[in-house]
Parts: sequence; C-alpha cells; structure tokens
Amino acid sequence: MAANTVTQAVYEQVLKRNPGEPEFHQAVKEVLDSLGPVLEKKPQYVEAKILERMVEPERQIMFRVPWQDDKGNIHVNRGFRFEFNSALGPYKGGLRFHPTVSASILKFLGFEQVFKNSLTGLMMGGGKGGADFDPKGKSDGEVMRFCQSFMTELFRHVGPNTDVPAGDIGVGGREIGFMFGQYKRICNDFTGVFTGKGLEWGGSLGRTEATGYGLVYIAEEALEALGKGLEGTTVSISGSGNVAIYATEKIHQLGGKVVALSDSNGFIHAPNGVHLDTVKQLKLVERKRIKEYVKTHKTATYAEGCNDVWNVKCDIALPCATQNELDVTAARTLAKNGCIIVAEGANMPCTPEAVDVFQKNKVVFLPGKAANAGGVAVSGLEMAQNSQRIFWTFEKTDTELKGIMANIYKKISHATQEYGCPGNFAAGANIAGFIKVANAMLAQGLV
Ligand code: NDP
Ligand code: 2IT
Repeated sequence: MAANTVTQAVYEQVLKRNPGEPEFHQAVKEVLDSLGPVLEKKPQYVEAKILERMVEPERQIMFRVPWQDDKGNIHVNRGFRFEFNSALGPYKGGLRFHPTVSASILKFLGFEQVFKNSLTGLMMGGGKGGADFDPKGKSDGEVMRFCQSFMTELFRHVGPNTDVPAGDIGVGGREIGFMFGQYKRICNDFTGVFTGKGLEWGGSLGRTEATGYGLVYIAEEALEALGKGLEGTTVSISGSGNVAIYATEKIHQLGGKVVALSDSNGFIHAPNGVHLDTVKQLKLVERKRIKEYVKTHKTATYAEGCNDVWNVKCDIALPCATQNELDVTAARTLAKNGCIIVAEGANMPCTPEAVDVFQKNKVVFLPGKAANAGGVAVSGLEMAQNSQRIFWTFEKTDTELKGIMANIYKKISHATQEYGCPGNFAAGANIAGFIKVANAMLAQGLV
C-alpha cells in the first residue's frame, strides 16, 4: 500500500475516534504528513501498525478536582493525565494549569512530547497532563489546596519509574512544590516523582533556565550553519513566562537584543532592548501584567493585542507563549521584515499555514519538538541526578544541555538529508524522533 494511503487511513481513524479535538488532529496530521519517505523505506512499521499504535495514548486518565477558595466557596475542576508512549522510558512531560485546558490540547502536547523526548537521546517516554484551573488571581493558599486535591488523585498513576510530571503553562516552582509535598505525604516516599523541584530538595541547577537557554543554543546552531552569529541580532519573543524570560537572558548574554515581549493581553516594544530584571520582578515575583513595564521604562511602548508582537521588525522570532499564536499574517510580516530564523519555544505556536510561509520564503524554521527540548532534557538530567542522589554544578548541566541541543540540530539536519527534504527541519524532527520510538516499539513486541 502506498505510504500516503496508509497515513491518510490513520488520520481518518484519528478524526473518527477523537471528535472535536482540533489541536490533536493538527499535531497528528503534521507528523503523518512527513513520514511518507520513512514508511516507503521501512515497510515493517506499516505491517506492525506502529502509526496506529502511536496515535492512541497507552492510558488516559480524567478526574474530578474539588477544592475550596479562601471564602469557603467550592469549585470543581477537571484533571487529566495522558500517558502516551513508554517505549523509551517512563512517561515524561509537563502539567498545564490554564482555563483553556482540554483533552484535545493535552493530547496534542502528549503526542508531540513522545517525539521531542526521543530527540533528546535520554530514556524518557511521553505524556502530558493538567487541569482547566486558572492560577491567575488565586492566593497561595488557594493554589496549594488545588494542587493537593489534584495530587490526591494523580498520585496513584505516577512514580519515578512510571510517570514523572513537570511544569508547563501555569505550573512553576510553587505548584511543583505543593504537588510534590502532597505526593510525599500520601505515599510516604521521598522520591524523584517530579522534575523542576526546588534546588534544596532534589531539583537540578539549570532546569529553570533550560528551555529558554536550549532554544537559544539551537538557534545559534542554525545561525552558524548560515555563517552568522547572534552578536548584534534583534530578537522578538512572545510570552513573558518561564521560556520567554530565560530565552531573553541567554540572547542578551550572547550579544543579541530582545526588543519585544508579550502576554495574553498585549506586547511591549523596547527598541533599546528589554530590561530583564524589571521583567523578572514583574512576572516572577509580583505576578503582574507586562503592560506595567512601561511605567518604569519610558522609551518602551505597550500596545493591546498579543498577536501584533510579530509586527516588530526582527532578525529572529521566538514564539514562547502558546499553541497557534503565530498565524499566516504574522508569518508574512516576519518574512517581509527580513526575519531569518523562527524557533518555537512554545509547543506548536505556528499554524501550519505560517510554517508554509516560512518554508516558501527560506526563513529557517525550527519546530518546537526540537527547539524547546532543552527543558525536558534537563528534566532527564534531574532524574539522573536523583537516581544517583547527587547534584551537578550549573556549569556541568549547562554544558550537557548545550551538547544535547547541538546533537538534536545534527540529528534533524541529517534526517532532512537522508529522507530528501533539505531545509525542512519540521520533517527532520518528526522523522528522527519517530524512528527511535518505532524501533523500540518493534523490539518490545505487540504492546
Ligand atoms: P508560563 O506559564 O511561565 O508562561 C506562559 C506565557 O505565555 C505567559 O506570558 C502567558 O501570558 C502567555 N500565554 C499563555 N497562554 C496564552 C494565550 N492563550 N495567548 C497569549 N499568550 C499566552 O509558561 P511557560 O513559559 O513554561 O510555557 C510557554 C510555552 O512553552 C508553552 O507552550 C509550553 O508548553 C512551552 N514549553 C515549556 C517548557 C518549560 O520547561 N516550561 C518546555 C517546553 C515547552 P499570560 O500571563 O497573559 O497568560
Ligand atoms: O513541553 C515540555 O517539554 C515541558 N513542558 C517540559 C516537560 C518536562 O518534563 O520537563
């Protein structure tokens, strides 16, 4: 059977089995569309129904999360964990707390995580979870009670050799602490069941910075291949959370200038470069909106509407907020303004039509599966340190991270050459990520 007949049949089955889940459909289609050349070369994957198995999570968990706010009102949220694939190791992937969280969004994230984790070269399967809970505007006590209720169900499904969650949108050090504490209390077990832990109780130096730093390291690899460097470049970044902040920090360390940042309300334009300490204070300490920035920095401007951040002229664009935030119009504007690299810090932030624009205009496009893999990679290093009960220095972790990102760039470039799609790093990442998981699944029999 022709490869595209196979992938089309798998896609139709996904549509039928997962109605009303557009993000999941989008993520699956993007991968299937690039696997044709692999299936032509290796029909054993087709015979063993590897694709049919990969698009079906190994386990899906959905549960009620009741909690009480500071006034005594009772709320009920929905919690999820999608344990997608364990061919390469324990399920591994973040938890997202955001009001938009749905099965569709977490399934797309869990599916992508399988390929991303494969690219890191570490022993990690893929999973994702979260809840439709909005931490914004909640007190620490409310967030703690929510996290405790969430873990009171999730504890039975996770474990250091089974499933190891971490942070994502709305889940940072505070939330990981509350969830870890409740797990420990219920299980009577101090163990590496989460990554992104506090540095005093099992966390890894460099995990907080890892996604943003890794993103810049891989962008640097792509620049080098063009005979260029970061020094003197102008960079626009969306979001102003964990990934955006540490991408900004690394860009500044390496001589580039970040001129724009955003949140879900709007964006700031700072032509002289953003003052990162102010952003950290506003977003990480005070949990305020990005528009507050212009109160203390008069040369910067703020505008409502987060999508317009891409109107700011830049050499490099790093979307670091959320899925489908960069559309075809934004892509055309970036290409017209001379942008040379787009690297996805967020998961699937560029729409398929936007990615087409980048390919047609020879803008180097580095997909999230490869470009934001630094976070989960250092999570893997945190697991390794926990297993040995030791702590590495920041320098050691950072050097490992740099090596892993360089290696991912090599792997995906190599796949584009071997499978006849030069310059198409999205296809390269899908192919290289897929082959390792597929081979492990073949070796492990029909499970
Ligand atoms: P944070 O919660 O720290 O920050 C999220 C940022 O994105 C905030 O600025 C937020 O703005 C903005 N944002 C969220 N939702 C939307 C939306 N619907 N529209 C516009 N802006 C939005 O999360 P992270 O920085 O950790 O995550 C950002 C992205 O990076 C996500 O796609 C995540 O999956 C991905 N990622 C994260 C990794 C990690 O290690 N943390 C690893 C790999 C990928 P606001 O405050 O207004 O909500
Ligand atoms: O999307 C991601 O890779 C993450 N949110 C990080 C996952 C992890 O387990 O560190």
